[in-house]
Amino acid sequence: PENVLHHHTHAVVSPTQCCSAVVRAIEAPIDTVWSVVRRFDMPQAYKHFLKSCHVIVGDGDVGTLREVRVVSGLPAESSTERLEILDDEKHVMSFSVVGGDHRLHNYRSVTTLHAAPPPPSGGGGTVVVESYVVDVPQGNTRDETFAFVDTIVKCNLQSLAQIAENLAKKESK
Ligand code: A8S
Repeated sequence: PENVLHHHTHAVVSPTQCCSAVVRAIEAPIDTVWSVVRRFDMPQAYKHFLKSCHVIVGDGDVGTLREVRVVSGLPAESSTERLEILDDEKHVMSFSVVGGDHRLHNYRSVTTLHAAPPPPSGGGGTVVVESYVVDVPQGNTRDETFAFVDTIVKCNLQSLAQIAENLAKKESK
C-alpha cells in the first residue's frame, strides 16, 4: 500500500503556523464514506458548524471555489475555500481556505480514507485521517489554536461517522 503519511506531510513554512491530525474509525465501507467526503459542494451535509454552502465557480473538481456560511456562536461568519485535491482512486481530498470572515488564516486540510482489514483479521470499515495546517491567530497560542481546530474537526468526523454508518445500514437492506 502507498504511504499514508505522504499526503499528511504539510510544508510548515513559518513558526507561527501549527499542524495536527485527527483519526477516526467509521463502521461503513470506504465507498460509502467517500461518497459523503467527496461532495465539495455539500460540506454542510456533515459539518454541522456550517449552515450553507454556495459554489462560486467550478464543477466540483480541483479548483472549485465555495463560500460557506457559519452558524452563529462561532467567531466566524463565512469562509471561502478552494478544492486542492480530489482523488477518487486513492480517496484523498484536500481544500484550502483562501478568504472569508474568520480567524483561521491559511487553513489547509487533507482528508484520506483507508479501508480497515475485513473480518476475521480486522473489524472492516474505514479509517479517516484528517490533518491540517493553519496560522496561529494573532493573540492566540498554538495550544489554543489546536484546541479550537481539533474540536471542530473531531465534531465533523463524528457526524461523518454517523451519516456514513446510517447510509451503510440502508445500503445493506
Ligand atoms: C473544516 C474545518 C474547519 C473549519 C472552520 C476547522 C470554520 O469553517 C469554522 C469556524 C471558524 O472559525 C473558521 O473542515 C472556519 O471545515 C467552523 C470558518 C474556517
